[in-house]
Amino acid sequence: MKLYGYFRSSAAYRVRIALALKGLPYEYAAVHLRRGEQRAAQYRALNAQELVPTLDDDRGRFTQSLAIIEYLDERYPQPPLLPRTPEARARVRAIALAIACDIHPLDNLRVLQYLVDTVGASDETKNAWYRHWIDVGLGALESQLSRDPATGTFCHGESPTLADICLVPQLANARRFGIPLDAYPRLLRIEAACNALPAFVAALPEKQPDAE
Ligand SMILES: N[C@@H](CCC(=O)N[C@@H](CS)C(=O)NCC(=O)O)C(=O)O
Repeated sequence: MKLYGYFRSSAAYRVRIALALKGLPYEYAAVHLRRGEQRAAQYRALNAQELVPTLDDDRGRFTQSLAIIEYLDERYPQPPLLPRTPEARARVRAIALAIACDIHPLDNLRVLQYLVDTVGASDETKNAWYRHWIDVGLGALESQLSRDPATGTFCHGESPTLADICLVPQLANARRFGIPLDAYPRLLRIEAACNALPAFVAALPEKQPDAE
């Protein structure tokens, strides 16, 4: 199995956590996003969206982190990354999608670069944009998780799921941009519980071969 990623990419970080939780060995192929390697013909042939991650294995080539993680979960069911009942699965997917669809794309590298290079936003405006969408998204998650009894040590109950796999990289990304996170104590407690697990530690950006 080969994972194309970038140490700072939160979408690739999600897949690294899933692979580590399942104990699956893989080869890591770094795609340097800051140098634009995602737009090189060689990588575009693997991923037409010019985004990481891409996972290549004996059954095909897969893109989109959540699709990759669900593929891995179906193919390697232990430990499960989604709970058993339909209602619990819907809850976990809703948390994951709130991050992957409603927060992350607005603060992605190419969006921030477009704001500055094409729209003409200053660095200050770009940072305010980033912070705004983080605050809106994490604020909603904090209140949702705080009042829902289904929240446990992790986003859902007592074992990590797809929801935690999305939450931890998004918090790391926000921290890298210097966003204060003290308004989200429940999210921070869940993050601490995750980062106490070896699989989450192994997936940390600074542990990757391409870390700078
Ligand atoms: N929805 C996609 C998002 C992938 C994505 O946005 N990847 C970012 C890194 S986190 C990327 O490759 N950005 C390259 C760019 O913005 O040019 C997924 O979950 O895989």
